[in-house]
Amino acid sequence: MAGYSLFAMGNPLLDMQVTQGEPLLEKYGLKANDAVLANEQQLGIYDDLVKNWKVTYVAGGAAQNAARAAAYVLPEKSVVYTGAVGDDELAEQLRTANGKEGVESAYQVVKGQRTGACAVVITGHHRSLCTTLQAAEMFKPSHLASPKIAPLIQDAKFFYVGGFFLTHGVESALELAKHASNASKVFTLNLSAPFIPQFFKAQLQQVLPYVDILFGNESEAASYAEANGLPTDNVADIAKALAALPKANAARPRLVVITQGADSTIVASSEPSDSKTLSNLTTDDPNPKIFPVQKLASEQIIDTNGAGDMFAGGFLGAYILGKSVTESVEAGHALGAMCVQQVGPTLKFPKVNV
Ligand code: 26A
Repeated sequence: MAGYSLFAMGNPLLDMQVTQGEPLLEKYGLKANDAVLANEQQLGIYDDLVKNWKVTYVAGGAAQNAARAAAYVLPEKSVVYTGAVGDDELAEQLRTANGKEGVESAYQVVKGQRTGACAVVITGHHRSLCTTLQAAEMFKPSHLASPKIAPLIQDAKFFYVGGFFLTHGVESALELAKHASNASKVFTLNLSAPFIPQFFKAQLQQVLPYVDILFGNESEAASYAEANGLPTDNVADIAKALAALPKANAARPRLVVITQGADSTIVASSEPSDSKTLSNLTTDDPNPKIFPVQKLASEQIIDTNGAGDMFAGGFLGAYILGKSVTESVEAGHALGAMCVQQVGPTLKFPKVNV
C-alpha cells in the first residue's frame, strides 16, 4: 500500500465550547473574533467554564480539524496527523474522534502532562478562542525521526502544518517543509491567526519559502501586511504579494488561498499558470481569482468555530484527488458551510457528497 497521502501536524486540543459568552469576553479581556494563547489572567477560564457554564466538549486543534475535513473527501487511510498530547482521558477523546472520521492519530504522548484545551466562547456568530497548549507545546522534533513516524513522512505526498504550531515548533515545521521541497512534494501552511504574522514573524519568514499552498483569512492577511509594512490593505493585493515571495522549490508555483467568512474567497498564484502546473488555474483566469460564497441565512448558522479549518481541509482533500483549484475551492466552501451549521468544528455524518 502506498501509505497515507497527507501528513498533518499541529496542536491537538480539546475544545470547551460555550454559547452566549458575552460575560466571559468581558471577564477575561477576550475579543469576540480572535484566537490567543491564554495569559496568566486568562488561565482561570477553564475551571470557570467547568464550574459555572454548560460546556460542550468537542475535538479541536486547528490542523486536526483540517485533517478530519481532508479525510472527509479522501478515500480511507489517506490522512495521518501528529502533535503532542498528554496521557489522559482528553487524548483518548481526540483519538476516538479522529478514528471515527478516518484520521490516523500518530501522537507523541508526553507522560505526566495534560492534553491541551481551547476555551471557545461563542457570541452570536463570532467565536473567541483562548488556548492552553499544555502537552502540545512539548512536541519534539525527534518524534518525526522515530521509527513509527519517519516512514509516514517518507510515504506522504502532501503536508499540512498549522501556523499555530510555529509558536513553539518551527524546527519540526521546517523539517517537514524542507523534506517536501527536496522531494518535490507539496507543503501547505495555514496562517491560523492574526497573532502569528504579528508576533511570530521571524518563524513564519523561515517557513514561507517552502510553502506551496498558503491558507488564511482576511484578518490574518491584514495582520501579515501590517507586520511586514506592505503598502496596501487590499486582501487581493496582499494575497498576490504573499504568492510572489521567494520560493525554495521554484519548480512549483505558490498558491495563496484567503477566505473572508461569508465574502468571496481569493486565490492568488505566483505565476499566470496553466492546467499543468500545481495551481491548475487556466491561462484565461484572472490572478488573483475571486470565488463568491453562497451565503447562508443567519438562522442556519450555529457557530463559526472551525469553519476556516474545514475549508482548508476540504480544499486540500479535493486538491489531493487531482481536482482543479475551482473545484477545490468549491469543496472547501461546502465543508465550511457544513461546519457552521453544526456545533463546533464538526462535519455531518453519515457523509454527504461534496
Ligand atoms: C496555539 N493556539 C492558540 C492554537 C489554537 C488552536 N489550534 C492550535 N493552536 N487556538 C485555537 N485553536 C483551534 O482552532 C480551532 C478553530 O479554528 C481550536 O481548538 C478550534 O478547534
